[in-house]
Amino acid sequence: PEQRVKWFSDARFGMFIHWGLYSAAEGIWKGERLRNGNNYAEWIRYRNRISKEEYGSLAGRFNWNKINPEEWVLLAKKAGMKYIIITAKHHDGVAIWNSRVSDYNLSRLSHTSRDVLKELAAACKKHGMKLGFYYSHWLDWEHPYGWDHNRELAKNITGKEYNKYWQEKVLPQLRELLTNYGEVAMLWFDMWVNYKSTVVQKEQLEQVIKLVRELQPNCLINSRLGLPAGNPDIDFETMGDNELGAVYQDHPWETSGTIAHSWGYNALENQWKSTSQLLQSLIGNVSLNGGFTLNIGPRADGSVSYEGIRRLDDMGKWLAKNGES
Ligand code: FUL
Repeated sequence: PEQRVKWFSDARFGMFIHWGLYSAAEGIWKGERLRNGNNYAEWIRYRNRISKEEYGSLAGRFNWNKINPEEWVLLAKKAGMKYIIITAKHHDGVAIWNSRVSDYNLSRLSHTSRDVLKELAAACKKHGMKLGFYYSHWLDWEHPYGWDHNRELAKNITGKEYNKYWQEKVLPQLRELLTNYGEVAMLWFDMWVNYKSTVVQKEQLEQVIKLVRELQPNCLINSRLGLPAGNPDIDFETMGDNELGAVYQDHPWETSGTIAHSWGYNALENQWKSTSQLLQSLIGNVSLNGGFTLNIGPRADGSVSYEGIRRLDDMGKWLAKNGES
């Protein structure tokens, strides 16, 4: 494991990309902003109780003439980032790639034969950027048996049903991701699954590990898979959202953070962190032997906000002058 994770410990700085159907809602649904809770725009289907059909109609707002994943890679490169992690499937259950496992994918819903992950993988390869996939394994609001932690979508699932979701969606989709997109630098799982108190079984998590090791032995796995830190199969620790600073002696760690509040694009965002604040987050984590994964939430046409671009460019300039390459 030490060998496998070395590049990541050295990398220190990467880009997170939250991009999916929710990007097209921009944090607003029928004139209403996100209902209670945080301002995470990628949670809009859940917070604003949108039906699956209506939510699917957001696909019509994707502009494939403009979408160009290479631009994200160039932006990351300029900022001095060494890897990219993109939300292959977020909690909404939508695969953003042309998945054969589930028709509920962005390519199919928006009537394109294009596969954004294929294009992103090619661009990463071209520019020497590592690519990893975020995959929401636990929560899935689309699949009838995906987990819905507060039962707000009124799903009530038995362990047996949950396992059906796991076997027919999670494992086959992970297989696709690990088979069709070249080298996968890491799988970034989300939400802390306490398999003791939910329908999630420890064996299910072990099935994931087995699959990953079998198909891509060098692919890293983060701690939000749901196994305790220090487990030899967990390659690095992911802190809480925007939670900076940790002192781990025995394993690598990173904080994933936002430039404002939301991860997915939110048109109502109005409090942006300053470049120096973001640099301090990066430097602070690096000084404690950790890393920093900074998020952008592109719009449905792939474009990135002016505020985001400005900050990433300025961080890149600072790093070019003061950082180690
Ligand atoms: C959280 C998720 O619920 C957010 O939507 C986001 O993806 C963040 C990185 O992790 O746990």
